[in-house]
Amino acid sequence: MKANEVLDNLKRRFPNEPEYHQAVAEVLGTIEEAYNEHPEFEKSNLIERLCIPDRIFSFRVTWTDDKGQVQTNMGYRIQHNNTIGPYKGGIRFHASVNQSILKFLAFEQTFKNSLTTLPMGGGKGGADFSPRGKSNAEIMRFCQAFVLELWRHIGPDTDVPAGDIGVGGREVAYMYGMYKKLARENTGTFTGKGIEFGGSLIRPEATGYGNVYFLLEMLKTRNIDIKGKVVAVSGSDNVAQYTVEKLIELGAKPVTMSDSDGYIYDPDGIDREKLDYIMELKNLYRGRIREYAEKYGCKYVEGARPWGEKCDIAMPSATQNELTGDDAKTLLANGCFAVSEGANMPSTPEAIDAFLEAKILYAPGKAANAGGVSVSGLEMTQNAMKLSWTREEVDEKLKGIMKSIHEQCVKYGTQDGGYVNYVKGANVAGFMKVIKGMMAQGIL
Ligand code: NDP
Ligand code: 2IT
Repeated sequence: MKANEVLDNLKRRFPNEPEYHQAVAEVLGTIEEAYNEHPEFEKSNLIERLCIPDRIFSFRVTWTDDKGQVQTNMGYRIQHNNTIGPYKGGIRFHASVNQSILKFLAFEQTFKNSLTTLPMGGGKGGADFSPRGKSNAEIMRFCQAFVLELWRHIGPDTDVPAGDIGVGGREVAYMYGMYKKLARENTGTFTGKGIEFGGSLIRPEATGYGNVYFLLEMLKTRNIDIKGKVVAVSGSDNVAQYTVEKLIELGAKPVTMSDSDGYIYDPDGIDREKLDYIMELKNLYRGRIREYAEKYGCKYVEGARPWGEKCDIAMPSATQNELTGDDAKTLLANGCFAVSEGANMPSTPEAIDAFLEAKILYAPGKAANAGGVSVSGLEMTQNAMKLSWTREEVDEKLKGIMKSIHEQCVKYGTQDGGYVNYVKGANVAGFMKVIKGMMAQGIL
């Protein structure tokens, strides 16, 4: 089946899954030429086999809130593809979670993990549970109830979950604790664990740091120094915080952060002391970004995203489809010359087209945010060896992996005239590796 037929077929067979269609369309739109060089692939129907997840588990999660009311949510785990290694990918807790969103994330994860050079397949899971306003005890009971169903589908050599939106160190620890009780093994089936019980140094920082390392590689291709560059960041939790931390360390000037209620714009730049405040506000008190504007007397815009503010570089680090075609045009008109995605699929197809047309440096999430899952892979290695590496060792390995992902993008994405299309580069490199592995392993 040809790439466009596969997409039409998926739309017909799995209607009402727009995010899944969007992610598949983006990949299939860029790999056709490379794929067609191997006529033997089509006979094995490899594109369709790679686009449809291996299996999907969905289950009811029942838990009791602090008032004694019994609540239900839907939980899922999508095991997309394990050609290269065990299924690997995060767990998302957010009210918007549904099968379409998790299918898009599991699909993307498969190619991202393939790019990392580590032996990891792709998966994703989550629940339509909103952690917002929940007490610590409610979070713990929910995590335990979720794992009561999930545990039978995962294991150190089959499927290794981690965090994503709404799931950080606290939630991973609660899930891992329950998993150990049920599975009676201590082999590190989750990553993003606490440092005291098998976690890796640098895992919390890895996605944000990795994105900045990738950005540095892109800037190097145009001899641009990051020092003094004005950066618009969205989000204000895990990925966004460590993006801003690394930017500050390198002398750049992050000026925006956001949450689902609105964004702050601080023209003086978010410095170390202000970031410490955000970390305390978000990680300890679980407050709103609006409070930053009240404390530092800067602008806060309710119900909007930061892309209208003038910047050199944009690093969307909150959620999917948070940067539209119009936002992209505004960014370009304001002189933005680089976009590096911390979030998964934050730019809409119209925004991506605008960036590529303008030939700016544009890194899609599956390349730029792969640092998180890479250090998850390194956590699995350390667990298997029953050893742990120092911060410096992990950070060096992370830098090496981001550099290698950049090299793969340049190799497969450089167009006539020299422009590097990182979307094409990442998709072709990620896709071809998985598909060759599938071909070698037979019809399964
Ligand atoms: P967090 O839960 O730590 O932070 C998410 C941030 O995005 C919060 O500031 C949140 O605000 C905001 N946000 C969430 N949903 C929406 C929405 N619908 N509209 C506007 N803002 C929203 O998650 P992470 O930082 O871990 O994840 C951020 C992005 O990075 C996601 O796309 C995730 O898939 C991706 N990612 C994460 C990795 C990781 O290691 N954690 C690795 C690679 C990618 P609020 O608190 O108001 O909801
Ligand atoms: O989207 C992602 O890459 C993640 N949420 C991290 C997955 C992982 O297994 O560390």
